[in-house]
This record gives sequence, C-alpha cells and structure tokens, in this order.
Amino acid sequence: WLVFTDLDGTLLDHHSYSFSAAEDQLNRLNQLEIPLICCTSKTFAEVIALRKQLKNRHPFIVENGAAVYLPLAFLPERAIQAIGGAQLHEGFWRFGLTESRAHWLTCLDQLGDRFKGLYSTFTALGSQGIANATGLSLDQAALANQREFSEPLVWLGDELSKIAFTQEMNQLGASILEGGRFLHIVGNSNKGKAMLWLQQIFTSKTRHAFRTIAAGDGKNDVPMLELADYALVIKSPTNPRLQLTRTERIIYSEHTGPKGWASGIKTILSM
Ligand code: 2M8
Ligand code: MG
Ligand code: MG
Repeated sequence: WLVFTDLDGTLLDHHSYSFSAAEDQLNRLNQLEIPLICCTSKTFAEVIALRKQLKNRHPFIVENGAAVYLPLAFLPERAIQAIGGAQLHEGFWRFGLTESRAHWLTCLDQLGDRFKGLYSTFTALGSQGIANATGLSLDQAALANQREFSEPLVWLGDELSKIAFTQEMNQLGASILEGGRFLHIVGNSNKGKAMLWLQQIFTSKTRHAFRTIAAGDGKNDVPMLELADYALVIKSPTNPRLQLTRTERIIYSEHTGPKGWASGIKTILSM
C-alpha cells in the first residue's frame, strides 16, 4: 500500500489544523510500514514543519503536485541522476514539475487591470493577510507564503467573472485549481500526475507494485482521487460533496477532517 493524503480539511481539521483524531490510524500505518505521503497545496516549508509533528520520513508532494521531494537517503545518487531534473534543496531532492511562482505572477500582470479588485494574491496579502484569511498563526502564514511554483489567491468577484478569469489564465498556459479557501494558479501539474510519478519511483525502487489510496476533500484532489486504486473522499465543512467519474472503490466519509480520514483508512485497509 501507498497512502497519498491531502492535508487541509483531510488529515488536518479545516479550522483547527489538528490531526489528533487520526493519531491511532497514523500509528497503525507506521506499524504496518505503509508510507504516508503528504500530497498538498502547502509549501515545502509548511510540510517540513508538519512532517516533524507527524514523525513522517517519507517523500512528499507540495503546491498541488507542482513538485515532488525525496529525502536524500531515499534513492542512491545514480538513481536520482537517471531520473533527471533533480535539484538539491535543503536536504532533499526536489523534482519541479512546472514553472515557477514568478512565472505565474507575470501571467497575472499580463491581465492588466481587467480583473482588478476581484482577487487578492498571497503576494498582496502578505503574512498578516494570509493569517487573517486562514486562521494560521503569523509564523505559519509566513511558511505558507514561501511558495516556489504556484500562487494562491482569494477570489472576491462573482462566479461569472471567475470563469472569465480562468479562461484568460488558461490561454496564458496556467491552470486554476480550487482548494478549500483559495484558487491556486499552477501549470499543467496536479496531484494526480504527481502521485503517479511518485508511485512509479516507489515501484522501480522496490520492484513490486503497490495498491494506492488517495484521500482528499477538495476539487484540487479530484485528479488523484480519480487515479488511485481506492478513493477516500472526505466530507468538507465548506464545499458540496465532490463528484467523481469513477464508480468503484470509493469511500465517502461520514465525518469531516481527521475523524473521517481515520475511519476511511481503517475501512479500506480491511478490504
Ligand atoms: C492554502 O491551501 C488550502 C488547501 O485546500 C486552500 O486552498 O484553502 C495553501 O495556501 C496552503 O499553503 C495553506 O497552508 C492553506 C491554509 O489554509 O491554504
Ligand atoms: Mg483539502
Ligand atoms: Mg490541499
């Protein structure tokens, strides 16, 4: 098994960011030596802080699938070179799968004043604004703003202007993903593509196939929820139930956040 999990609203409570309701199942995954892979909108800096709390040593995926990080000891250096495209970053191998944050900010500039006042980017909000919008502490908000490959923004306009904005950004090569609170400007990366990429790395490392579980609560999780062997759809306190095109091996959690996560993981592992 490999478990790919979203964090906000899934393993972490949407409001308190606590994972305590999932502690028993987290311990169980450890005992069974099942890798828990964070696959999140969060940044490298945020995941590093969370991995310490989770006592997690596995590879992880950040910024909605824009980059995959492998611990240095995960693979020998010749295997890393054979994959290609890795950079050393603070004790990890980083595989960037899309353009930089600066690139997406330039695309926003190219829209000129047309959507002025209809959104506020993380860059414009700054740490204090991000803290206000998310309930994160000022320090945590600063980590959320240390972005490498994507730009989140709060949408302030109506649905129609959001559609127009999305179309114009698409023409500039950007995709718009929806998380629990924000729109995320990214390239053609997503959590599903990054999950398959990393699954392939696990398979070639161990020379055996894995069954995968993907857990998520937001539209940005749909690509991985569609592609995993088992989809664990976590009830969201803010959004309507996610629609998937797959019809089999889906669990819809009864509870939100870590409580729903824990019972869903328990159910799937007993299948
Ligand atoms: C943002 O991500 C969530 C994910 O669903 C959202 O879009 O609401 C990210 O910017 C992340 O870095 C941050 O930690 C999180 C805080 O709620 O919000
Ligand atoms: Mg989420
Ligand atoms: Mg997320």
